Amino acid sequence: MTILTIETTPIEGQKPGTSGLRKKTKVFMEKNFLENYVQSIFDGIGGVEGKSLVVGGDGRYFNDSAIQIILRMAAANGAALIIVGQNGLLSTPAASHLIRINGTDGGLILSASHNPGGPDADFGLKYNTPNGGPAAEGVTDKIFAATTTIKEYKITHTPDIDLSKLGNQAIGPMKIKVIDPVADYAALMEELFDFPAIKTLFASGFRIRFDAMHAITGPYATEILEKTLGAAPGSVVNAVPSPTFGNGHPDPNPIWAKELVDAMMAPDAPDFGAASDGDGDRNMIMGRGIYVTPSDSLALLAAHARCAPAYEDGLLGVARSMPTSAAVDRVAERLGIEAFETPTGWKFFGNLLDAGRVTICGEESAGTGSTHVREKDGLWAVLLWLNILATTRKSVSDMMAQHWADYGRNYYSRHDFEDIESEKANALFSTLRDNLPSLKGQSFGALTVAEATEFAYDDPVDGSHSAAQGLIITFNGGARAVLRLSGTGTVGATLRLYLEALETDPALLHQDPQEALADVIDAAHAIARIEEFTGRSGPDVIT
Ligand code: G16
Repeated sequence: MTILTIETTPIEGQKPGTSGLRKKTKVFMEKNFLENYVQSIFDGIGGVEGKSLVVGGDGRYFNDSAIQIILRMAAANGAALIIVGQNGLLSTPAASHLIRINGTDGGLILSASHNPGGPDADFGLKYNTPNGGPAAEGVTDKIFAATTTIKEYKITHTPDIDLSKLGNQAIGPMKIKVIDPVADYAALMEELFDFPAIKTLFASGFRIRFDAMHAITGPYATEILEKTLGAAPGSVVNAVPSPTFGNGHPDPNPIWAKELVDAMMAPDAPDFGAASDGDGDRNMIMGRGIYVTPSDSLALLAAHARCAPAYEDGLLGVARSMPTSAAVDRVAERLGIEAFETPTGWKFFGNLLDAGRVTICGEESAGTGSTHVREKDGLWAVLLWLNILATTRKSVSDMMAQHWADYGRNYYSRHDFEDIESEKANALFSTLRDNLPSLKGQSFGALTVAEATEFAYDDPVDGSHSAAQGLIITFNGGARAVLRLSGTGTVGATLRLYLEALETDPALLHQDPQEALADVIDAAHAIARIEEFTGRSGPDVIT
């Protein structure tokens, strides 16, 4: 085995964002870009000599060649074992599970999640720690520091590994174990949920449409929903992963999963609809004639989790990201358990899960998960919903109506203003930040500001402090608007405006969310002067 040491110089822009490094695919394919970043991960975690890693990705364009480079670099850096999904494929939650059950020193996940794939689209890479979760800021800071001082990387001069072949291979002394990407994950799901009850539900004629959006969950959903649980063949649609996700945008929301929305709003709609994203960690939930927001889904899952064997003893606590609606807090209060509010990014849940403080957590950005792995998990959320429906034998819309009647409804919406010039977005932000102290008591249309703050988080487990995590404007009566800049985009800036208002009047629980939130939307625009700074009068995407 020949090891080459290649000289290189630091490349700008290798700072990990909300979830690893995401860039245009062409940038990742530029000379030394991937190699620099991989070597910096290895250096940032103290080297990989004698270590074991899980490696896999969502199958997007460049996944296959990038994995070959990673394998050669891992061998050159002295790694002992790499566990890799067949054909280089692993969903993000499945990768997290493999890290945990094999006790590896972490893993590398190749994905830009819900961002489109292809030569002109996006690519990404992130390191997950031995607990199976995305590296915390302390670790990503070290990786970033390594990218700014890198002088060389190591790679073997060896042929490609045949990743279509299950079983053991090697590069020099480094073992490579090619595994079935679905098997261990499917076994875990069977442990968590009441599969016989869900089988009985399907056997009774219950119909599901699961839209895999041409992405990684196709094989997982087909195996579990159709083959194991007996959903009708063809229930999983767009089930074959493609490197460009069928030229689509694998983001499970009402805009990009419109095909599913149309099917679920039709008169002959199935009983349950769901979609997941590029790497399988996000989910979207629908019933016949109803879309369930991620925040409401989180609250409902927390309220009824005991239906599933894994959670029958109850929940230790729950956590949500700050911009996620407070619907789950109301459930926690009723259950008498703790509710945590963390910054955006799954990595912030890791400590709470590891410390046994929470059992279920979730985010407005279509992510829900539990202690079973350290990533959000799209198919897990679908199976928990199915377990709950199999137990209650109610429809999704009846479940939501009952939930709102019991707890009130946190009307919620997110407005995204995409691809704004970074300077303009930064100017809007710094102006608003400066204005926060003077907003209290001011009225904007029908609403008066009760409090305006910038969110910061002190991790209750390790005491680490994360500043500047979003601007929160709370109005008298409890409605709020939150503004933050996306940390997962690859061009310009995306401004996210999150809107929320609690309604407890039984007569007002079934409004159009945009109408219910109209006053909050107007006030947020007036306060942040969105049009003045960005030139945009309305959002590009509303979810
Ligand atoms: C990633 C993180 C999520 C986070 C989301 C927010 O999701 O894993 O925890 O909520 O980003 O994205 P943004 O910073 O754009 O608002 P994913 O699914 O892209 O990995």
